[in-house]
Amino acid sequence: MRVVDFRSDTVTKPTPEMRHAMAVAEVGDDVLGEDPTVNRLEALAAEMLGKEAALFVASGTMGNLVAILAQCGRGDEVIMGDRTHIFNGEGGGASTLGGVALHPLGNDHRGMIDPDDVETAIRAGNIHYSPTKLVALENTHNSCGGAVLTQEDVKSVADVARAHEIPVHVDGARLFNAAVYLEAPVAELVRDVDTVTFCLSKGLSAPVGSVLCGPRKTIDEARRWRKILGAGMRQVGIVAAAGIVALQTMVHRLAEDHVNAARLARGLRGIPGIEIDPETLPTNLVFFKVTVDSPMEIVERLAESGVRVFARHPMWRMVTHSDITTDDIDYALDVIESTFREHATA
Ligand code: TLP
Repeated sequence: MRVVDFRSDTVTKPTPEMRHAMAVAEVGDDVLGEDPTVNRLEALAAEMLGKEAALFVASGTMGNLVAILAQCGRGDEVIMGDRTHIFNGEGGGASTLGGVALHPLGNDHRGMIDPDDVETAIRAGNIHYSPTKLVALENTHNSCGGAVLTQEDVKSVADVARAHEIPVHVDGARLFNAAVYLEAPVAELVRDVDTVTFCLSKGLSAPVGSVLCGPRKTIDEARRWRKILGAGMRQVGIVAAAGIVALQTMVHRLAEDHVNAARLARGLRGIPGIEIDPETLPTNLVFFKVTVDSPMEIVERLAESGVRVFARHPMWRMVTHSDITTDDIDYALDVIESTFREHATA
């Protein structure tokens, strides 16, 4: 059966070039700093993002977590948007493991937080407060429809934080989608922030891993936290090798995913029972509202036809990625349209 899996870009499989690089990767003990392939990936990532140093970690969640643990202690606070993945999707790890409080501010529909709100929320110098030690942004913003923050957006928040000598972190799980969308160098997008995590295993299609980039001192501290978390890995160059290929070969093609997402969104717009906001579709995440009765029946019927979607009713998400072609989009639209129509008349 033809399967088109739109649930996430995390489902992407490594390319043949990645598998080859993995097979022949030079390796060593990375806990001792001796894996040449990991060292190469970290140097490449740091260079591309314009940061001093980088750390290869197991996942986006781990990258964000060690970034917070490296910059905040027990009783400190991180300011972030209330729709961010760090706040909603990472098990409260910073609080659970580090005693760090999460202080959410309202995200607007573009995934921005208002710099004035950040200014008001920053706390210090009073025993009633947990002192603010970090401000975090997300780019692209997953639950805000894959929306993109520009360098000016990022700077407007960073300027406020910096005035209080507070570092800024970006959860850039899909940062390269933002850079490709803006046709800007990725380093420019994060030039005003201190630390940034990006994922190799989403649109860039590597099998495992994310990278945290930032100042050497913070990365050294994050490396200590990664070890404490039990994720000091040994001959992990086998995995890092795919990450290098991802950075070298998979960045520019993200534009195709954005074109496919726009095509998908256009097609979905005409289907009764689907409401889709034309404004919020800049990158590879297509969110829409489903207004039919018994929607989970449709999800199952679509899956039976090989079209897999991520449904958290009433909002559904379809993600385009390197394993989905333009022809797959047209096939999926046909299946979705007929399934919704049949459901309406059943
Ligand atoms: N997001 C995943 C799932 O959690 C739903 C997805 O399919 O979108 N930051 C952002 C913005 C993310 O979207 C994700 C993963 C992460 C961090 C965490 O990355 P991983 O899954 O590697 O821990």
